[in-house]
Amino acid sequence: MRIREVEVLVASPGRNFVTLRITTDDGVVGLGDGTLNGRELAVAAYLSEHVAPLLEGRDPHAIEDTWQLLYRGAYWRRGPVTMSAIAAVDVALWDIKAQVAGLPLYQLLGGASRERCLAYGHASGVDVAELIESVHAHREQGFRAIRVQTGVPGLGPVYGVASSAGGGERYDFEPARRGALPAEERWDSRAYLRHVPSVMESVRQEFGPELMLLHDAHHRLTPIEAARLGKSLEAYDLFWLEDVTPAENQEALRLVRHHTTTPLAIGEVFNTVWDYRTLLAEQLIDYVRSPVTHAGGITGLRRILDLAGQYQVRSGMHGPTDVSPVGMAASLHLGLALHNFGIQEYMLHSAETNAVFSPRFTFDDGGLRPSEEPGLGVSYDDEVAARFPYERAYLPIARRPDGTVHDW
Ligand code: GCO
Ligand code: MG
Repeated sequence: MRIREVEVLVASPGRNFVTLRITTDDGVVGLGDGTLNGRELAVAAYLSEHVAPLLEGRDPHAIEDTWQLLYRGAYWRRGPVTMSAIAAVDVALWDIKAQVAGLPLYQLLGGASRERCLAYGHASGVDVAELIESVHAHREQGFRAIRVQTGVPGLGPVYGVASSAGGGERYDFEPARRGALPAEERWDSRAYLRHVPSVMESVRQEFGPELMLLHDAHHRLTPIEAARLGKSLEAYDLFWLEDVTPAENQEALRLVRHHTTTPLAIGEVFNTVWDYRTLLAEQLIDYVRSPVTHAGGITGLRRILDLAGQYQVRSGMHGPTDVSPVGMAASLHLGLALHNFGIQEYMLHSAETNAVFSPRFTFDDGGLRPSEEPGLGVSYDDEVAARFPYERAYLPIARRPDGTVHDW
């Protein structure tokens, strides 16, 4: 069996997605996700210009060798563009292998370790009243774990917060803005740090102790601010506090960890095991945020999570709507099989996105389960995709009150 064709598909059904389609000479079709929000065409060009010529004619079953060829053989290693491109290839090859085997992909990864993957949804509101309404809506949908974000008094729009009540889990509240330059938001860490504990207090009062609560600080704090936030939220028993610092300085987490027992999740912007080495070996975090799509695929992420498991660190795979249904399905197959699975982020994709990909994973009793059909259980409809051409889009930028650009 040989790879006959490698196609890079870019479409924007609600937001931009980069999909890799590999077809074998026997006509088996595998899909991979290479979407990198706001930098999509960098991955698309990397794939079509530099990777596709290496794949044509290769054995699609040689997944490990192909991974090593693209990682070690490239000279330039790591980074989100390279590792998303490798992920797209890796997942497409796993999809093919599982279809040829006639098994759902998770069976090739060791089989199911649980019934379903616990999932968390995104509740938010410009103020606490709206947030509480949104948490109610998520509970009605069946979520048992919910991320809570609100506006901050004195600041304008805040990233990750829906602009109106009743937005529920809608996919468009962490948008990359389309057809324009990046929006600029104001950010003031002091105002934020004063506000967040009162938000958690209100949510716990309304919903009691059982609900699993998560919160994302979006890489915006210094280590000492992060330590203070973690400490000030201890009474509210968070499932996790996410991305408290930019964290490429892994050693900075020592200070945070020293001061708080609030569980920490980090890594949605990380791509390889090297980005986690100190964080894992010193047990400075509790959850690894990398998804399959940005960390070199199933093969790449499994290397990270196997190491994490030795330190009782669990998975918390990134699952916003900028991970396509293909990437989400791949994360679910891996998540179902992994021993050290923790939780899966789940923002629902738009109807337009689902019309292109027809994802067959299911959400039930607060958890997700991949499809039982052979392969990944996702497909790609070219005709529907053609109705949604690519549009350049940017994530917003944050500035401090004096105008200085802030950490993202
Ligand atoms: C999350 C995230 C995302 C990112 C987005 C950037 O925890 O889901 O922080 O919403 O901001 O994926 O592309
Ligand atoms: Mg996040």
